[in-house]
Amino acid sequence: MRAIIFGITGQDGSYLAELLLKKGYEVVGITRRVSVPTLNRINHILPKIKIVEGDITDAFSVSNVIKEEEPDEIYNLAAQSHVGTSFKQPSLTWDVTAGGVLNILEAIRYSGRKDDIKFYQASSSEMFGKNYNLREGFAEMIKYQDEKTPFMPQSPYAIAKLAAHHLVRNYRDSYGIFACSGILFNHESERRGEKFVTRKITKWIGEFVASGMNKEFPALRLGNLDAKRDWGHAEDYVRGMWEMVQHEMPNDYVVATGETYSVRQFLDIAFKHVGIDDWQHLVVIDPEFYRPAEVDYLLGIPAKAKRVLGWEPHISFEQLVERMVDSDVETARLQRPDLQRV
Ligand code: NAP
Ligand code: F7E
Repeated sequence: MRAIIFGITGQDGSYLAELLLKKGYEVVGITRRVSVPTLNRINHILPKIKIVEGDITDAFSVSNVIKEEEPDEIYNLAAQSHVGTSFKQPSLTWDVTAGGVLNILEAIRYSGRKDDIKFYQASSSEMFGKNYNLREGFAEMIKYQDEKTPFMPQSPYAIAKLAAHHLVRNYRDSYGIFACSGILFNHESERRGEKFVTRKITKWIGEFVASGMNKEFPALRLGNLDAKRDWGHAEDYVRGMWEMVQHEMPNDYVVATGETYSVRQFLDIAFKHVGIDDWQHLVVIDPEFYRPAEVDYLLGIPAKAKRVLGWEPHISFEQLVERMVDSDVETARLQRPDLQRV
């Protein structure tokens, strides 16, 4: 089997490439030409991967690589994926996150192999935005999102993802292309980008610990601590992507844990893991990190993925937070040779 991964240098791309290699795939990764190295997350598997230069916004390069590499499966993980940035660079976000998907779908359609290629698109829980459903719980009504929840996107990123989501459905219905979308809720890891709130927190904690918990250490500056997210581990979620593509029928699935926690609760567990109970004085609330429009609450029900694909998450929220903290503490220690002797 041969797979192309757009977005192989990102968090998910690196885990998916590892998974596909373990399963015996030939993996082709598309990377952009940039002036600084971006291969950090895949350095350890580079000899086993074929790297091809390309940009998802360049229809020619997308079409050429699909014709030349003759893949069985294509995973599109490429995006301008930061919600906050999408308010500052909406046009770029649109071109990459929506336009790029159109380029891939058209390239598949005219490849001469449209019935031989299976396509996965990285959709997002951000598409639900402010919407949720209500279900009777034990003590209170539970708010949740699943495949039937109407979309109400709140950012240029989410709107671009929703356009891409509909394109995937439309190309499936119109041309019979095997195209599926995973509506993935937030998933994090030791490889998470440093501008996302979880990694921003754990990286700061790592550096703070490596400083010897120095009182002069600059505060951790954050925005809305009350936002709630359904956070899982990326390793579990890339398994879900692969399982969707192996099913005989293309379809869309919610991938989530079924639990929700606030940013504040993430901070509680992360700080407690390094022995700090009262973290409030270490954090400054900075309006710069508030968004023009916020998504307050996400809790996904992955019942369809469980029923049809047998998918379930294996890594708990607490394990996720602790793994991220441990990794960032270790990395920060290694960067402080003075502390390695102790
Ligand atoms: P990420 O770490 O930000 O990775 C994004 C990838 O897209 C990087 O490899 C990046 O390459 C590539 N890319 C950006 N612009 C490109 C362009 N013009 N042409 C080709 N490649 C381009 O994101 P992630 O967390 O792994 O997420 C993977 C996908 O899932 C994204 O589409 C994201 O929007 C979506 N998603 C993520 C989550 C989540 O919680 N992580 C949840 C739902 C959906 P460079 O290294 O060159 O920048
Ligand atoms: O924000 C709040 C922020 O940037 C989470 C992407 O992978 O998941 C991700 O999008 C919450 C928001 O992720 C800071 O306001 C507070 O409510 O980590 P985030 P996100 O926006 O949920 C979805 C599913 C995707 O598809 C996206 O690609 O945390 N928050 N203070 C902060 N967020 C950031 N980034 N920085 C702060 O200082």
